[in-house]
Amino acid sequence: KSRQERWFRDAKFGAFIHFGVYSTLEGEYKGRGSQHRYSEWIQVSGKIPADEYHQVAAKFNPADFDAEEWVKVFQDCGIRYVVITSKHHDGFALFKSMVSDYNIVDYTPFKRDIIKELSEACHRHGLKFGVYYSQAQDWDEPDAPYIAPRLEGTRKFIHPELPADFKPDMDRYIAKKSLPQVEELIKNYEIDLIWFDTPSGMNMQRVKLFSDMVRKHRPDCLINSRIIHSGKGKIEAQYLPYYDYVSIGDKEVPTRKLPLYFESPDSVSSSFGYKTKGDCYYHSGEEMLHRFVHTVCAGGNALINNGPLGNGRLDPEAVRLYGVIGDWLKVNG
Ligand code: FUL
Repeated sequence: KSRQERWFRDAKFGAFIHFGVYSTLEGEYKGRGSQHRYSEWIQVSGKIPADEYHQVAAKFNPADFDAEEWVKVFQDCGIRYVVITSKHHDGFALFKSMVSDYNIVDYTPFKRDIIKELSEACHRHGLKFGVYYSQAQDWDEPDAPYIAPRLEGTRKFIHPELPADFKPDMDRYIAKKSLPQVEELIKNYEIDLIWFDTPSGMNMQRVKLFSDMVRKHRPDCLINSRIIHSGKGKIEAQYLPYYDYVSIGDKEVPTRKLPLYFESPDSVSSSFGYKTKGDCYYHSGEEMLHRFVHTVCAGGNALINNGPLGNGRLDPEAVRLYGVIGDWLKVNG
């Protein structure tokens, strides 16, 4: 087995982190959007036009963010790798980008590069570091695809200025933003894993653009199978090592034969981004422990999400729940 497959196989416990402009809204905007399960979807669920969301972004100031502190908490709980949203569907980047100034360094009073600080802290302490990157959906870019047909109407709420006959061109978006930003990430940071998501519009030709780019700069970097909808191409065979995304945390019984390497992306609560408004709840410690053991005993990694607060501090309830698993691991791990 190659080095990177080995670390992934042995990792067992990862911290997923959904953090961005949406963290400050906590699941509601001007009384709208809280019915949606995920707070990171607020731009769509709250129908926030790009102009207005930009104003929220321009005030994003997670002044209490401390990468060392985050890593210390994770490590104390037995976490061995971290995957953070470098750009979620809202299009806002948590890293310095020359491709688009819609990023934390150029657009906010905070001005610090979260991906840089966190990747360095992870590597200093021996944790593997991965980034989530929304390669297909980007609500800030009119050319990027929406999940069809449910969300197709959203584009005109977010970009009311678009002419009625506007024809989105996904390849134009990929060439202009998505692919060059992936290149920035992979060249400028030490990245062990890249987590693509919601692959609307992805086909094998587009997949290859991304995987070739990642491989060119970092042949060792793992790429998850959510780069494309499963069944659309023989990705495992062609582009190993991908690893598979399997959600068994809340389904109890895997719905199909499990691949050799898989990961179950889960969350401590009903949302990924921090949420206090509307319908939301945390799982119990017992439930989290059950999900963790279930996934790991099936041979997979539990990538369990926490949503930090808009001020940059970890969510205390997420820390407590990680601690329940951490305490169990100290005795049984
Ligand atoms: C989903 C995304 O749409 C959610 O916001 C979240 O990032 C989850 C892990 O994947 O498909």
